[in-house]
Amino acid sequence: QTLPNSSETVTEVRVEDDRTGLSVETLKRAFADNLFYIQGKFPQIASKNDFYMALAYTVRDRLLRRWLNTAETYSRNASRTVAYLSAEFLMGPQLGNNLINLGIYDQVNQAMQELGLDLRELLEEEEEPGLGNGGLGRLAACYLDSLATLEIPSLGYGIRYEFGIFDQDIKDGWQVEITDKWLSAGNPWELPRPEWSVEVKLGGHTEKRADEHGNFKIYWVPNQVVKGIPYDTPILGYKTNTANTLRLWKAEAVESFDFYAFDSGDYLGAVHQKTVSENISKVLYPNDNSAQGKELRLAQQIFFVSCSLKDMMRIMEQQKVPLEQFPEKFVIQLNDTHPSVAIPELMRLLVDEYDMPWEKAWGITKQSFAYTNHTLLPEALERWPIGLFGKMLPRHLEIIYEINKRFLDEVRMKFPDDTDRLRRMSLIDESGERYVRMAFLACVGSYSINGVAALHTELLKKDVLHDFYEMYPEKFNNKTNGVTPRRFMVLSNPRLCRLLNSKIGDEWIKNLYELKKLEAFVEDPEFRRQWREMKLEIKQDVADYIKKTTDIDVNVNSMFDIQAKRFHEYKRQHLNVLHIITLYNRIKANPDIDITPRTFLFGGKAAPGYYIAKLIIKLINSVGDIVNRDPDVRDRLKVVFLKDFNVKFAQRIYPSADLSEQISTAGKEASGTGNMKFALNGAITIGTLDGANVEIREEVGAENFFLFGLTTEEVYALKKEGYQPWEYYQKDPELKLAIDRIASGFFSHGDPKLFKPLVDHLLGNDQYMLLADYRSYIDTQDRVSEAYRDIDRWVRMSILNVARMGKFSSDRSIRDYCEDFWKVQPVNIELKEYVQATA
Ligand code: BZD
Repeated sequence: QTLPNSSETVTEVRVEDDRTGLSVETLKRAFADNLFYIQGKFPQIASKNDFYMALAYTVRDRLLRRWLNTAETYSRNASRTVAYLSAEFLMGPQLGNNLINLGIYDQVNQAMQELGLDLRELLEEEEEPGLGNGGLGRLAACYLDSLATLEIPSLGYGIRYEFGIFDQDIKDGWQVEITDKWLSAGNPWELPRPEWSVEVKLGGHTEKRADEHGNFKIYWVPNQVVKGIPYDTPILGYKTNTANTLRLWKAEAVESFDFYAFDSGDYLGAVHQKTVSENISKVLYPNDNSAQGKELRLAQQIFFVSCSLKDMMRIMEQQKVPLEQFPEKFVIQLNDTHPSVAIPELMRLLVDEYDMPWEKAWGITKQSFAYTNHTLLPEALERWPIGLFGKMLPRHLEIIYEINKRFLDEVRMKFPDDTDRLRRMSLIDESGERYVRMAFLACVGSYSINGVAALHTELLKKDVLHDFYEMYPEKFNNKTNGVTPRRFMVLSNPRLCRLLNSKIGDEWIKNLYELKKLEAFVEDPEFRRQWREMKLEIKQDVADYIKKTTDIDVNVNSMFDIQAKRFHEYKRQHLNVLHIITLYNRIKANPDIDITPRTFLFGGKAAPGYYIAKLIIKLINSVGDIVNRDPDVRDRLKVVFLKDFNVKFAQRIYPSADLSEQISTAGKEASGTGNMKFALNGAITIGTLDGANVEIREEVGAENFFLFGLTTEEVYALKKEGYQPWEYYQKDPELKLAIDRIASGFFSHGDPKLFKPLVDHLLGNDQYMLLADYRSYIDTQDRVSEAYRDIDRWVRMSILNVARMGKFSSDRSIRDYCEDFWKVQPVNIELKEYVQATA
């Protein structure tokens, strides 16, 4: 194109080039331009954050064409779409991932180098959106990556929390929570779309009145209305033209309410109202695997769910798809029960607002939803007290009662005269204070119910949802979790990728089963040498990081034994600590003992209100203080707690592991996904037969996996016969000494009170059966130490783990969802030339 109105010195200028060009030269020019025109800085005075922002905008420009073309194509074809509803999306930093998925990492790296900047440093600058607690939120993020890579039309819907998961600091060995101000430096990856704002009603009461035709109808008279504003973030597929959307809702006050209050002179009341509204998307609840019956949490749930459903209806209207075809246009995946009020909300919209008959609306609803369960822990199953629920959502409660009435009729029909079954299955728990049971609501309102690993799904069918399985066996299915190899291998472990690519090419990035080809090289000593060297380099990087952040020296030849995940008693970080103390005690008893050197690394946050979990963090730090300084240890053991475990940090740490600790009580960890990330980076697992560990072991082979502990059946049986932790303590001298040393104050400057609550838990009822599994764990750890001494054997195991982990790509999971019950097809996106608007 030529510039219009330019004089005789017309030069060929491609206006769009600086926004789309991928050459190093263009990237440099665009970067300088963004630094100047967006950040308002020239290089001499720019901060690192300015440079980061300039680069982020440069990259964003390059993905906008994909994004708009994708949206336009979906809209033109009215494509069937997956709506993934989740209260959490733990996305992690965006820049690096976008560089990988656009395939321009190397060019940008070079461009920055030529400008005297270090791309890795700029990547470090990004404040990550920590809008999730752990596995559930990160799974949602991996699934968006795979959906885009597989070119599946999809939308992620969630909440744009102003404050995500807190930052963790450690003071005197204790966790301290710091507000996560991730938005304070601006977020270059999102675009607000105020024109698509919607209103959500809350509270008040319902009335039965005649409408204009004299028909009686229910009207909901709310006492609060809030506005939801969508903020869109592009989700690029890996080396495809697809760029899907993550749409997060921010809550704001509705102007009319302010005007009303201002008119009536109630200035402070209006400001208060504004605060109340904005509070809804203010902060992520920091509990993982535990439900809290807080009013604000329910407000968050209905808020994002209602916004999202109305958004889907807007999209249908715009694409001229009739409302009756809702289940053909959208499949709504419920990421646990957090979005399950969507079921009564869709009923309310159809029946009350679109005047649809109940039966027809229910038919649509039942065909639109699919529910994923992520936990069997009773404390994590959401139940809302009827009083609280009815106060916030009076109309939804009526609808749930109606759903329940019809549902119980169905149960009665299928199982006549079984009143106990009716009581057990009712959507309303009437055993004491009355509650709405959200998991049951999700089961009744969905056409598919899935667990997240084979064992987990079996336990759902046998146990937590057994009655529902008998009622609707056809709804139940398993979808074993997966993780994205783009973020957790390509981006996080470039050394491994280079080595893999040199042997088997790079097809594995899109088809992880290709890793199988590595098996051909496992007998090649030169390859094993390279593998070992690679691991050592990675460990050196992490050792440098540990030195910088904690001033602890670690030996890179020692085994890196890592447990990184949320702190929870069922995950049993304290079982790991009992092993550390046992090794330490052996050294104290015999300082010259021949012991395999280990570096124990821990990372993870505890819910701020979970006292015992926080005490376990304190215990790790206290044991570290003793072990790391005791001259008898002679640096053979090191214990390091790395603070503030988040996605960025996870990417750094997974590649360095020799040993991956996956040691939950059997039957408690639904799947786990950290277990997959470690193994994909060449760590060997020590683990119980829990969650996806079972399937990992099946894939990599029992000889390449260190198994220990009770099975789920054995756990159940032992509980039933009356488990006595005290007996294990009395019978096993090593166990007794380890616990006695904690109890005596050995690790707490002589204070026996500090860890007493923890000791009491263990010797009292030991809910998670650490003492029952202790001996098996220790003996297995001894075998691990033995194996590590034969480093060649260890390297073989490491290679075979990577080679056989193909199943655990989130691409496989998403393909399973698509084929099994989403029934949605890929849509190819053609990239059209950028077209300038013409008059
Ligand atoms: O979900 C986790 C499970 O514990 C893991 O086993 C599993 O791998 C992942 C993904 O399926 N569950 C959670 O992370 N749960 C929560 O974070 C959560 C948050 C709020 C309320 C209840 C649970």
